[in-house]
Amino acid sequence: MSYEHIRVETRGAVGLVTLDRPEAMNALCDGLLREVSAAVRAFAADDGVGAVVLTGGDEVFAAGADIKEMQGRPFVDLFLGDFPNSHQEVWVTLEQCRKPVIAAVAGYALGGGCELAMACDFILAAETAKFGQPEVKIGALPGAGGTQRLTRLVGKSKAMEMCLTGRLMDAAEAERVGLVSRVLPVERLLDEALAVAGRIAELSRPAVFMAKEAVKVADETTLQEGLRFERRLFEAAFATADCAEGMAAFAGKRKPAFRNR
Ligand code: CO8
Repeated sequence: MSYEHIRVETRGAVGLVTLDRPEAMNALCDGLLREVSAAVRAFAADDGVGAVVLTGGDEVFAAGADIKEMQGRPFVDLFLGDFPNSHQEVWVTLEQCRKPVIAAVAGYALGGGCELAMACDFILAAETAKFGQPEVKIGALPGAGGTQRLTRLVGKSKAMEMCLTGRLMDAAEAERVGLVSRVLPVERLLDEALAVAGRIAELSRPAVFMAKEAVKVADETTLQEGLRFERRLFEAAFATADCAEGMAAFAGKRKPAFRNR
């Protein structure tokens, strides 16, 4: 498949999606979001890929929904189309993707751009990263998880301040409050994201899928239900050949040879 607004490649067992609309600071037009969705779906279906990295490159992650494209859309069209979910489906794709997706964020991740990064499994940020939900400044509000995922990630007070004022958060603050997992110099960001994704891709895929699923459940259920879910998956992992191999390799002081079985 050929893409107009993104670049898609594989680096070993890692799928790499790069947003590529520099003229609009990678603003998330419909076409770009459809392409990201298609690329992630293709990697999800590709047995040779174990993890995905989503980046906007060294300058900017994404400056939000494409305001010029969104401008003037009638309410009834958005409502009937369940915008932005059914229309652009990337949010659903990321929600359903069982392979880990890592966001590598440099520069602005604003509005829908911040929401896109948060829809990934974790965020590695460059020192240049700036996160924000500035929609209120154009008379709107976050529409793809900004009020929900941000609140879960950084707590009510920070999320309220960001959504109500549009204040941006720099990389150091984002790391301090848990929005991003680590901050790196911009020149190391992509290499490190690819290295982390590569290490994940080498692990037992059933174990990785189970771990991801269990962590995601933490956002959606009670502690007791989450612990029960985790326990059942932990027990289930013992039914995989990879778990037996991993433990035997540890005991035998050798590298495990996982077969994703
Ligand atoms: N949409 C469309 N074009 C944009 C956007 C955008 N969000 N952001 C930047 N651009 C364009 C500019 O119009 C400009 O184009 P041109 O040269 O043709 O005039 C080019 O990118 C460069 O931008 P600037 O000249 O403004 O660059 P600056 O360095 O001066 O400023 C900023 C950079 C601070 C990022 C500034 O461009 C800005 O404030 N952008 C808008 C940020 C914003 O409000 N984002 C939220 C948008 S609303 C949203 O995301 C709702 C999410 C809903 C759910 C998700 C659905 C997809």
